[in-house]
Amino acid sequence: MRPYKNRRDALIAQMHAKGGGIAIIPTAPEVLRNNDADYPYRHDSYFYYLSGFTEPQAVIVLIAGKTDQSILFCRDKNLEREIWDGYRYGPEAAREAFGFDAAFSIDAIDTEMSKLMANQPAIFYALGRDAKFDTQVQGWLNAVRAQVRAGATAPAAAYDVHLLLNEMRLIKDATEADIMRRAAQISADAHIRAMRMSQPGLHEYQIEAELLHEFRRKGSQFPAYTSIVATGANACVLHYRAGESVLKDGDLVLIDAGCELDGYASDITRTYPANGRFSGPQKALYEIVLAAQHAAIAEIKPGKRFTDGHDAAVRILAQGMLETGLLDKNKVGTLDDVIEKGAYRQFYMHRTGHWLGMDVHDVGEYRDPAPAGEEKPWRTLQPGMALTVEPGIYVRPADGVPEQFWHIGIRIEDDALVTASGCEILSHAAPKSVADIEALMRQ
Ligand SMILES: [Mn+2]
Repeated sequence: MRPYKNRRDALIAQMHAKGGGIAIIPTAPEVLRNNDADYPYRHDSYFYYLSGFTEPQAVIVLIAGKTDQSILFCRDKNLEREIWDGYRYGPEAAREAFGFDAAFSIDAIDTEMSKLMANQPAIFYALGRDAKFDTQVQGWLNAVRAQVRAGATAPAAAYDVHLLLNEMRLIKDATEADIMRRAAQISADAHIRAMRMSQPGLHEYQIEAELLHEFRRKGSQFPAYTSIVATGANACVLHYRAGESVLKDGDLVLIDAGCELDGYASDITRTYPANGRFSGPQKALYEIVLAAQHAAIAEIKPGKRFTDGHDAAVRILAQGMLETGLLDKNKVGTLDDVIEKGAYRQFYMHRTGHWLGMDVHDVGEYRDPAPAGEEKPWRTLQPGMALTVEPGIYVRPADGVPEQFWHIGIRIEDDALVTASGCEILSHAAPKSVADIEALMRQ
């Protein structure tokens, strides 16, 4: 439980820097799916980051004051409910197990909070994320204001606690890096399983089942996001899910799938031939995307900007589009013209990566601060930042586009952790060279 306590202490230190106060971080509400069945419960990432506690109906309260305090509100023990829903820590055992200074029943939160919030100079709370909880916080504030004639003072300032936590979460500590490494390994195993199982005649959903099977059997609790299994032209639909289409001999399969392990996401994309052998045109485009990805990865190191990888990838992709005739030099001009005017966007319309962590599109600013009035530069990479690298090419039929490339959609995505000297590719175990993929699929 050491990392969680360290993170709470680090947040409290930041609160002190702003004059102290009280932070309120609730976990996620349970959400009804239909009738009386809930969606599978997933804790709030911020809450989990500070506690490691996964039960619903819980709130962390931190106080940066004369005496710092970290307090957990959670469900009471309830032997009757535990028969139906499983074990609950209850405040006392949770306090002990998760290293809080104090713990109370969630049923006591209204009474306790109007006491805890009195005389605090500031409140640190992410307003506007949960209307129901916002109303509760307002109720506590009003309860404190009602005590003013009795000598209490209400918080005079409010800060968004998520902004402080976003910066902390952006830099992964050793515990987080270790979980992310294991999550990426499980996802890589799932991609390998999918490649091995694939053959013409199978449905996309059957491949999805292989991914889910591997995630779960290796201990992952959930997929980190809805898996994409897209065969043939479906790969050109960027947010396609796993559907009913049948893998056809001669088509490519694009899989974008990653598991969540112990609260951390992985995010891997591989593209491979359904029959195990790339065709000439498929291979030509695949090698361009792979070269673009290598170029982007080479730009991931401390001191480089977040977008340096994207810029390097775009250069290789655009060059490849000109060489293969996807783009006609006579129409679009030189490589520099293609980049400057954005002609490459016909076939590459998304960015090359995003932060990765507890959320698959993780939190953290993409820009560095700048003096007022100046444009903020893209973020400078630092050790501990984690990001995806995912260039692609998607060819929809169009006038002037060579027909041999029509309907080919390729993306290659890995997870990178910035290290002191470069980056570690957490998802390295998933094969991606043409030779490695074809060798695996021959087995
Ligand atoms: Mn991604």
